[in-house]
Amino acid sequence: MSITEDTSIALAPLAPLTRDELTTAVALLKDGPAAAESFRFSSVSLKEPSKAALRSGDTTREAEAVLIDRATGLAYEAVVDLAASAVTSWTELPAGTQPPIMMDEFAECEAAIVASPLVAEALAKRGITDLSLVCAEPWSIGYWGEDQAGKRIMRALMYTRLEPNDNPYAHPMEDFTVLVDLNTQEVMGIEDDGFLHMPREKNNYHPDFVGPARTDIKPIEISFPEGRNFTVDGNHIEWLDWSFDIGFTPREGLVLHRVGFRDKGELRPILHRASLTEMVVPYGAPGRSQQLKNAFDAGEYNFGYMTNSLQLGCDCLGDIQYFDATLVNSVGKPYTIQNAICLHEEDDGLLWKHWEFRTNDAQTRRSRRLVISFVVTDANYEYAFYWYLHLDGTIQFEIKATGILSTAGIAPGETTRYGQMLNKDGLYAPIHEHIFAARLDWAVDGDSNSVYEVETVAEETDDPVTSPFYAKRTLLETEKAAARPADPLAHRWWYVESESRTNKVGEKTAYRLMPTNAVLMKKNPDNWVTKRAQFSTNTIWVSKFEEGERYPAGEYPNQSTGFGGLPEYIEADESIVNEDLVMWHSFGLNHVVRIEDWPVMPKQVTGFFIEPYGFFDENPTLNLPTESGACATSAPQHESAAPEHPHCH
Ligand code: ABN
Ligand code: CU
Repeated sequence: MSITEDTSIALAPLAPLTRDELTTAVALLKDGPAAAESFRFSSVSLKEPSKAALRSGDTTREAEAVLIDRATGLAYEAVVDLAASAVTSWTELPAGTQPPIMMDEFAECEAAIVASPLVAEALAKRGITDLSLVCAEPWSIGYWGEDQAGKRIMRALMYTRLEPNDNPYAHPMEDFTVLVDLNTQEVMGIEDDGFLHMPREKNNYHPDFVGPARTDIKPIEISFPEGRNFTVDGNHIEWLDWSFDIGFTPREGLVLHRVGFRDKGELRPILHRASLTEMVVPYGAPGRSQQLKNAFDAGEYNFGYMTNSLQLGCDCLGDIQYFDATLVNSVGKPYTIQNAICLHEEDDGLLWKHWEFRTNDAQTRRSRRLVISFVVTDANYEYAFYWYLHLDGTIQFEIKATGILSTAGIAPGETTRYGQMLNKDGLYAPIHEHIFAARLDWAVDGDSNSVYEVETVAEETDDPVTSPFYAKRTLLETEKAAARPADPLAHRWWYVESESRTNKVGEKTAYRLMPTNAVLMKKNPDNWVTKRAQFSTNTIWVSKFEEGERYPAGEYPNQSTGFGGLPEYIEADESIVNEDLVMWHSFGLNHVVRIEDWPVMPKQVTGFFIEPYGFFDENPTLNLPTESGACATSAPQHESAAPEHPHCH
């Protein structure tokens, strides 16, 4: 089912644009300011209603579009009022602004490279003549301090397969890259330092190569004999105590809106909007083509566009509700990614347990969680993104990084400290990081919130017997004071407090962020990647909510020159006490590659937890039933040789 295609349901204000709405928006633009053939659509999507409009219920359906005029190289933003059938805003962006790369540009770029005589000559020097097996993998050029003269450029890394289905990442051509002007689709030049060794050993994961699969694994079946626990009404989901809306944007892919928990019948808000908004991958190996690799996978390539069509029993197991996503291609034609989002419920092991050994009474409750997920393929890598809603009010975000390592070549027999050797034919995978940024627009019991930092500290004392320690809470008063790195040994974390609602013990209700996978940028502060990915230099940032402040590396990170996004959002250093707040959390993987990550990587997991912290008056899951009575037992737990305890019977 599509989020929006069920016409029996009135469109909710945050439901993504329907195919019809996308068609209308594109037609109005083509009939108006984007009439010239040279216009390309980087994206067309819902212009989300403002918070004020959502509050008042006075919302209209609007589209926002980002376009590029290939004839001039200029980019434009447009707003279309769908009810009024009018283009209501058309803005030329500053020269040099480069919107995210379009899927069609990847294909066009690869075709231009493979057709280039210059490239064919360089390939022949490496003994490669079958162009049908050659893989050009375009990456954004980034920014390295040199003026790019308004050009829209990608730099392609070069690989080849040695036969169909062979893994091209086993055969990188090191320090041979190709620059392409995306607007003219011309090869601008090649960068070839003459290193001709290409690793030729085949390293494959495809069944064509690995032989028969094992046959000794018995199946698992997941069934819900009495039906589902969730309901779906358009893009609105209710699951047990949870209530939220699903959204999908070209940039972020899956978005959760208006996440709330029904507490004794009252729907209490927690997050106004939550999404994964950016990711940067800096590489450690010093060679030029490795250093020039850097990817802002959301801002440069659009997670939404790279979203997979999921398969039942493969990507998700159980009773699945899928949602499709409808986007437009570069010429404005709508297309649908079937099964883009997966929603299902799963068992989650133990939630809580106590065996009261004195009375021999064991109480156990099982945890279950609602999973809302999607998977993207960013050229070599896959990222599977999961939001988990738990019965006890916990929200967990998890990323499984899988897919294929971005590889590099050196001379056979050499080794390097900048990566992991993968074979003895000169193939290695450079060290790198994946630093993600989540955007959490908080609404803990309302829009008026404050943020505290917590550390566990010991009191100074000379007494070797008494050594008290406690959780020290510090109010973060302004935006600049709230740009903070993690400190796991201090057990540093942050909570977001409501302004006025209190719990049973008189404390203000709150939710906390547990930064379980903090990773910071390892490149030097004056490196261009660091300048462009400032979000990756702190674990949390907090900004006072402003409409339009939505991406931590800025609205247009592709070929950006640095310090966009968060540094701008907090520049005024506004008060963040009892305000409408957005928290930005950087986390991820410092990927010291293992040989076991090759030739396809078993998932590496990262993420974070958002937990109630005095939001409830007690454990909110006391009313959970035992599973068929099986988890409350007074059966003997072990045989004791001691006499029965006199007081406990
Ligand atoms: N894995 C980096 C990447 C993403 C998208 C396109 C090219 C490369
Ligand atoms: Cu990695």
